[in-house]
Amino acid sequence: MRIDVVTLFPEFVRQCAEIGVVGRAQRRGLLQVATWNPRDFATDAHRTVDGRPCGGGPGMVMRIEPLRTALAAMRQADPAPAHVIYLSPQGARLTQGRVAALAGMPRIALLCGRYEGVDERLLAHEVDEELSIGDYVLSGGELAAAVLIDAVGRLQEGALNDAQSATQDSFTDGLLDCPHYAKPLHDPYGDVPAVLQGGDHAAIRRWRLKQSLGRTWLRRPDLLSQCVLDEESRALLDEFRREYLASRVP
Ligand code: 4HQ
Repeated sequence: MRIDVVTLFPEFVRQCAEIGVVGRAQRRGLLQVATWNPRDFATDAHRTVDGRPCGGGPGMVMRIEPLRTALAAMRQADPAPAHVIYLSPQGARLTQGRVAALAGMPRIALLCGRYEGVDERLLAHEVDEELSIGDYVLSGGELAAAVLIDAVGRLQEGALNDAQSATQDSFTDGLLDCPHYAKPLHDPYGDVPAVLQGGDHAAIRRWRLKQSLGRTWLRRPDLLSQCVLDEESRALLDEFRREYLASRVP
């Protein structure tokens, strides 16, 4: 897939997308990231991209014209239609479900705001969807764009090794991940759970599912209430609950 990013900090966004699994996806030709700097499209002598907010108030607002021209250049570079996303705290929360849907699109474009944000008229005319990576305030949309590129890039077919298969990720089934261990089996910090030391793969699968269910129950009950649990999962969660509550009796 192709991801175009409109940003005042193109080197930062490109560097974020060059490391690890996502960098490898780019080198494998599974993902193309292109950047467009609105400053390159400003026409005045000072290459101005921002203006004072109409009606007064603090800070600056990104002006329409450099963004409109940058987006036009982006569209001209490739005629394939792009799904345009504006990153902001006013957007719908980015979830793994939304990430998976975006990962299946042939082309998305990410608009990164700085200052107080972007002129609302540009957003109304150019943006298809507004997304937030969480309820906190960043100094610009670049980190949010980098988060989205990372989450979407790693889902490109062939980006992950077999061992990293995305089908076992947290949230893919609506549950948190189970605990993970590596050698040594025995350490001053504790032992690897006995079931993981043996080769009973059915028992290991059940243990991991039980831990996922239990951790989701303890840490993210909001997620668990969205899940439909089959009979096995309900039984494993009951078991976890009983053991957990018994272990807490004084
Ligand atoms: N910002 N999720 C304000 C964010 C943000 C977020 C990006 C700060 C846009 C104008 N973006 N600018 N949270 O805090 O996506």
